[in-house]
Amino acid sequence: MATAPQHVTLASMNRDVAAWVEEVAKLTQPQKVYWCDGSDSEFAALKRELVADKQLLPLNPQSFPGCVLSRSHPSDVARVEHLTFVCTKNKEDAGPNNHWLAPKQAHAQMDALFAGCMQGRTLYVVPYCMGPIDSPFSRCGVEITDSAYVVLNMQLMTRMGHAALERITRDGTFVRGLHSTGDLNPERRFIMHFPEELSIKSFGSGYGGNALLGKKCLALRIASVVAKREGWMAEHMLILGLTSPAGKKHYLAAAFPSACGKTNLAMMLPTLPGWKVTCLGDDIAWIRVGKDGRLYAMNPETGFFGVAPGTSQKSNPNAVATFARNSIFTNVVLTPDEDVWWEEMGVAAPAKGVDWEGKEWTPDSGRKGAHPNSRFTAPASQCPVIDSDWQNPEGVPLSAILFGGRRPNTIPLVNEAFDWEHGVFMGSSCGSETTAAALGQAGVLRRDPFAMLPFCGYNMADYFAHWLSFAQRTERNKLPRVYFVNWFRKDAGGKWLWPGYGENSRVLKWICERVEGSAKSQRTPIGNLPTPDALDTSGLNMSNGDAEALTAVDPAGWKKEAEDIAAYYAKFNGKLPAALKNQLAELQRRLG
Ligand code: GTP
Ligand code: SPV
Ligand code: MN
Repeated sequence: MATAPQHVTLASMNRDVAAWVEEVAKLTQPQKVYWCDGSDSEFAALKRELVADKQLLPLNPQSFPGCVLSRSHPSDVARVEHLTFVCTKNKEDAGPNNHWLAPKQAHAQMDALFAGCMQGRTLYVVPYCMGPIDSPFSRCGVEITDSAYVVLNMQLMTRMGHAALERITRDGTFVRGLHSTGDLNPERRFIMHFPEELSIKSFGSGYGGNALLGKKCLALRIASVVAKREGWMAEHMLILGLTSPAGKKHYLAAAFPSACGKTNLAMMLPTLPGWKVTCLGDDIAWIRVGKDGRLYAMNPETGFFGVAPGTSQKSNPNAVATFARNSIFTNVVLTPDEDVWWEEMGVAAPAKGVDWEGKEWTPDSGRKGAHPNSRFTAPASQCPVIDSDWQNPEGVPLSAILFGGRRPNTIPLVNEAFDWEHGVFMGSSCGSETTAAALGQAGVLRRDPFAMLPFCGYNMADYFAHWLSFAQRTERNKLPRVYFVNWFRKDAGGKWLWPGYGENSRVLKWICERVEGSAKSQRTPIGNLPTPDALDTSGLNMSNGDAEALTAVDPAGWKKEAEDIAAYYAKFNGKLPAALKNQLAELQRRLG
């Protein structure tokens, strides 16, 4: 670990941070206080300490150099939406999309949990910056945590340590995030946000989205509130660069709900010859109007916290290369060779291994070896297709925005919005089957507008209005085109209708050619769909029936869809923007 004099330097850099650390230490009573400088040597030392302490398992240094395995408490494997709160003075400001508590009551409840909770533990001070240190659009926070696993993950996922603390001192402001794993008792687990005072309190979980406070808590819930006030957007989106065989490059952002394909699309290897995808981010995008009037997107993170199961050399070779070293694996199988394994990894399961709960496991044991929401944490800089502009302080200009979700029927493979308002309507009415990324039943259809239902820090009706307002913030022809995509259609037997993954490049190609004005489409009641010959399906061996089903309008299904959207919209009472009511009425009229 770093030496004492260095702690003194960091602690003396910013009086506000130091005073807050002191106040928290008084409440939580840690054995010691450690200020993180963010150096590589600190990262290595902390990892060594945790391995020595058996909190982390080292992996095979030949096949996974610098990598470790972590197992969480069996009850602590996903986000907990029912225990996540937005605490504003007025309940209405949190909206029907958030659980709410009055700030005073929430603080009292949380402080009672934090009292004395770090006895015998180390309190780590983690200053961090979301976005490049030199970008005017970045925002900083300090996370106080008693979890060394959180510190290691923050080191991979954010710009953390000395440089961040310097920036905080320059900015004169930071988001206060207080975190303790507590006793991991789900009865004593809460994630609370106080957007009006720029603070977060999280207790009782060590899992990613609940505990890495820079990610969903700051970069989405708190940032969405700040973004609304300041005229920008904080979104649950990947950012990618798409280069055509002719060498023309477009940047795209895409919002899909948790565990619905962002990481996979963000670094996809196109199957179509000559097309190239470069990755700028896989989970979060901060978007604003640039000087030229276009929308610019920036990834505030520096790593990927990706879903492990299903990730293979075939489905996502770039992810496999990214996590090959210096990565953290959580809740996967440990093989006898000290390698990691998970379901659909594309390599044979070990005859015998240790499952995510630390129990002996064999392929015929009748249960999954890896948790369905097991994850890898890997540095973005190791991604073979990382875009040269991924740390550009200005971000990159967007040509198109995609929405999507898991929809086994009705919703076509790709659908282009008529205009911005129709695009916002598409985003607002996103539905998807739930996944293992949050505790609760998976596979249930729910509305997840803009893939932000669990992450919008304020009333979603106001968020819809904010999205609509961008048509007034710039010239319409500068706005990105909007698309809705669905990789998850199934046939009657439950088999995927669309091969997905690298084959999604066929859809990206159509979108790119639409943006450039060269691809054909047909106007339908639900949007502009590709004409049968416009989508490149060469070499796919798809039956005509399947291809047709993917790009046809299902009027009965859509009438039901419209009814379901209407029922969802009703939750916002009188607050829903008139433009969206009109969009729904127009859709129903067009469907007849
Ligand atoms: P979060 O990190 O939770 O926000 O998720 P994400 O949106 O980044 O999801 P990710 O790309 O990790 O994908 C989650 C799951 O969807 C994995 O099991 C993938 O194998 C699967 N998946 C991704 N893309 C496709 C696709 O095109 N088709 C099919 N059938 N499955 C896909
Ligand atoms: C998600 O659930 O959308 C994730 C993983 O990206 S977490 O960081 O836990 O939110
Ligand atoms: Mn996510």
